[in-house]
Amino acid sequence: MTMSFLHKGNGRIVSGLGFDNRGRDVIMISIESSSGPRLAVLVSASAILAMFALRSACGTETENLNFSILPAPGQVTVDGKADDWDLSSGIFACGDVENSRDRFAVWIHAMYDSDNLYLLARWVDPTPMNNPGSSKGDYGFRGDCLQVRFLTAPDLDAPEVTAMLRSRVGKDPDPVRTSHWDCWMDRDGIDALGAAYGVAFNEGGPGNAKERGAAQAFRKDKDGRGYVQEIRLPWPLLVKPGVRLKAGGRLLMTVEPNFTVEGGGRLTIKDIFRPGGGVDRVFTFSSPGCWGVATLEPRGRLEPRPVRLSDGRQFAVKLANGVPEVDWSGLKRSELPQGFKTVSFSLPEDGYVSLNIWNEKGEVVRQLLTCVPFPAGSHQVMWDGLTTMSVRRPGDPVPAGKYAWRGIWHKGIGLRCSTGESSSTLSERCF
Ligand SMILES: [Ca+2]
Ligand SMILES: [Ca+2]
Repeated sequence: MTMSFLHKGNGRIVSGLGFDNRGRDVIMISIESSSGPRLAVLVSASAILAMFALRSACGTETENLNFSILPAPGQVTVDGKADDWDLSSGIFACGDVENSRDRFAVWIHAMYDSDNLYLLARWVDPTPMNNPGSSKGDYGFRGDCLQVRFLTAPDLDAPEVTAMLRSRVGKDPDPVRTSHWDCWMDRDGIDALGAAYGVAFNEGGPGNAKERGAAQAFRKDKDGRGYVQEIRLPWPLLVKPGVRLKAGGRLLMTVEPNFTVEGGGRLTIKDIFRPGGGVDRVFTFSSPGCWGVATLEPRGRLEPRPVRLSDGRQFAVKLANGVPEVDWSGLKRSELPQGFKTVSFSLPEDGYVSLNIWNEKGEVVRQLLTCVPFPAGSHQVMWDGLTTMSVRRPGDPVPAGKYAWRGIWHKGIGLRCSTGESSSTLSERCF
């Protein structure tokens, strides 16, 4: 069952070609069973993109809470080598630890001294630094790229800070500084290191960060299965004038490591969150209220803390020759359950796809895709017959019946969905 997305009017509302008994343009998916869903076994070779769509169903993402920035033990040379680093703290970030921790994952470490904040990303990536973009015009996050976001203030508990964390949009009140950093190597071997200021990306930026003391270096692992990215960010690029963070100080921080994946797609991971819920993995970039609290630790050489997953499981970490290793014993590799139903669609251009499964009552039973990036072309994603799950609870099998899917796509934040039948609901879901 291969169908195409269809434009409606001038907007970007699309729906599957097909039919139902209400005359809507949708695809009917029939599930027949006398005792729960029994879905047809489907063949999908496509795979890698389908796997990403299934990521939430079959794998577990890391969800590390808060973060430690260690004092630099000595002078830090930005050369892509970690021999000048205290690696006793840091987080392991992965979007699917059961299936992808050996292919798409990264350790993030940070240190500080009186002049700079340092970042070290130790990537697990069999295609090191293969971002297809150019730093002369493309966005780095479309491929291998480390995105890091900071919110600095003298006192994170000050009323103006807590107020802006609740409001979600607007401007940074003084003396708050929000900075969104994109750090990557482009296709021509140029290392790109830049930032936008303001929680809403509307307050300029540091200009040419490298001319102001920022630096970045990359080094491929000898086995070709990963690389190290070392970054230096002078404090004046991270704080408002007059603000100075010292040992014991705190800031907010979150990371979004990105990977180029086969076929030109993008895989993104979100990590470092604040305890207490409210994790926003879609609009993480504009939700500093869920970013983790990063502490400038007075002392280094800490006891490594365990890797935490979104379902609360934790896996011990120990240092081996100063390098953290995770003990994954007890982690079961999840297998794709039998009986998926495929949804096929094609995109005329690269874009972000959201796709819901609806029951005959017109209720959304499953949010199958939520702003998932896909390149132009034909794709298949699979539905396991379950309702929408949460990080704490798996979905339930849907009852036997007829189900339809509807999808929308857009080319990025800033576009507006419009027109099309049933557009009001879909528009709301788009943004
Ligand atoms: Ca170094
Ligand atoms: Ca890569």
